Amino acid sequence: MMIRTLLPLAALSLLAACDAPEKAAPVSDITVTVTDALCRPTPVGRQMTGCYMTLTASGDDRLVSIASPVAGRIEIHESKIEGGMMMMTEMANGVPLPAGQAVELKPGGNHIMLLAVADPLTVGETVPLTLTFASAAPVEVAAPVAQPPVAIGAAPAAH
Ligand SMILES: [Cu+2]
Repeated sequence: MMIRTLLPLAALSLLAACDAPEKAAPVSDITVTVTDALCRPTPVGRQMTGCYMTLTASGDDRLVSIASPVAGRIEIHESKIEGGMMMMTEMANGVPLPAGQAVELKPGGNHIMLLAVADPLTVGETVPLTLTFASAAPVEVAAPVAQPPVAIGAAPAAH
């Protein structure tokens, strides 16, 4: 009897503790500008695809996570050549955004990976993305579904 009454109380206080920090709005005057956002159509039979964009933060910040109703899960990936193979690994700490610097997420480089995409994404659709930053307020982006202008694995331009 004792245990049955104590457990729900403990669970409730845990929930309350987890809830509290999220309610504090971040205090920051940093803003992030997003341009050239697009998501590649999902390949036939696959439930994953990449999204690309250019981010410019007014002060030092970090892209920490992305959410979208079209994807069950979203990761930030970096691309690496390992043993002659293009490998993608999750950037657990997000993408650093140095003040005033345009940071490109692009094919063959750092990118946003939509996973568990239930309905195929086709050219002409729009993907709503919510970007969350370490300091700046969240940014809502409507990314058109389109083929990116450069092919995966293409040599980066000299810059
Ligand atoms: Cu990826």
